[in-house]
Amino acid sequence: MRWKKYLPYIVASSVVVVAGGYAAHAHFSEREKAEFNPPHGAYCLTETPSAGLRALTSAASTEISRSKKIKDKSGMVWIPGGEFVMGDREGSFPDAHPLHRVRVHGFWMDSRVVTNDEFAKFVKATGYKTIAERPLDPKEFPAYSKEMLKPGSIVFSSPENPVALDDYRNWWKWMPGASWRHPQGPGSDLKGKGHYPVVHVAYEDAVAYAQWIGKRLPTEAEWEFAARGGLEEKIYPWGDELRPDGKFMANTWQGHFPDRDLGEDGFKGIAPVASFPPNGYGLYDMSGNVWQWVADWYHPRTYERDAQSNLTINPQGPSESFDPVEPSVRKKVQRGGSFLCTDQYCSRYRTGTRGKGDITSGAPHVGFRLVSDDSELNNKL
Ligand SMILES: [Ca+2]
Repeated sequence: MRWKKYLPYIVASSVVVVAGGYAAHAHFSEREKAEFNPPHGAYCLTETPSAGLRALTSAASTEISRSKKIKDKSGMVWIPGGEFVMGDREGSFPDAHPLHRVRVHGFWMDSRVVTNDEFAKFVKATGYKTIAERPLDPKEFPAYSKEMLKPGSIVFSSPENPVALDDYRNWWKWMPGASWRHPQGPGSDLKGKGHYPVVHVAYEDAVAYAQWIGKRLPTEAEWEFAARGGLEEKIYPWGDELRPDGKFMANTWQGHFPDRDLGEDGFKGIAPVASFPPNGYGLYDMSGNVWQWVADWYHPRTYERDAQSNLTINPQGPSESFDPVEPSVRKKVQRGGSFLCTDQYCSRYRTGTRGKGDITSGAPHVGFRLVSDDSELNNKL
């Protein structure tokens, strides 16, 4: 079956991100886009293919909300803000270069990614259905078979033997019925997994949750500043060694990808939140386990633009998305890497590296955490 990404997708209207005192967006000309050649290594094989080309509900849903009252203030930590060097110093990922100085304001951040239990409260209160749970409208997609119109998502399916690594269809499978409630498809459930990260949430779903609880997604710069935990230019949130004193610090992949997940770090597949030590700011899982949506549109040359200034203050990324690998698909940045990341193919659990995802697609290794500017929280200090 052809991937749904090859089908025309719907853009309800232009999407606007509220600047709110932030630096202006960088703009990229059509010529610059045309001149850009996808660099070797820019595409991470464990990233999710664009699977669900589903309608966006409204442009307003992607706005950064700053004025909502937070329903639950627990579990947030203060990120003091400051200047830092953004980017990956040693990586072979051109979109994470050049290194450049950035300043972010202080903000509050969830110490953990949003869990299944937390997302379930939102769904219970609102009746919200995620994109993966919505069928496509046959009137809008008359060429689709009944099967292709069904709700569903992509699942990771580990092959029994080594496979060619130039075709992600060898391990990503479209699964009707897969959703946050059924992470592995029909027959799977969340029993005993309340404290696992909620997954199969598209960008729109994360924003809907954020608006309900009165928080917002972090910008990419906020996320990276927070992930560094007060350390300067370190490769990982805890320092420069992947396993200091032999200790595993994050849930990643050990073994041959994608056929053998040895789970030497204690987890084959996804892990409950906060299964590894926090960073210097008290944030868990800023490396590995699940990718985390952030508010910025993806563009491989964002850092080139930001590096033209000696200091960029509160950057919010480009005003539009562009991924040379899939130019027609609108993508937001994802950060942190996942349990599928391995130093063989995708070492994007490194703090300065970047991922990206189709805004209409969730996946079994993509979640999110939120931030807040709520001054009421300052009383906790
Ligand atoms: Ca693991």
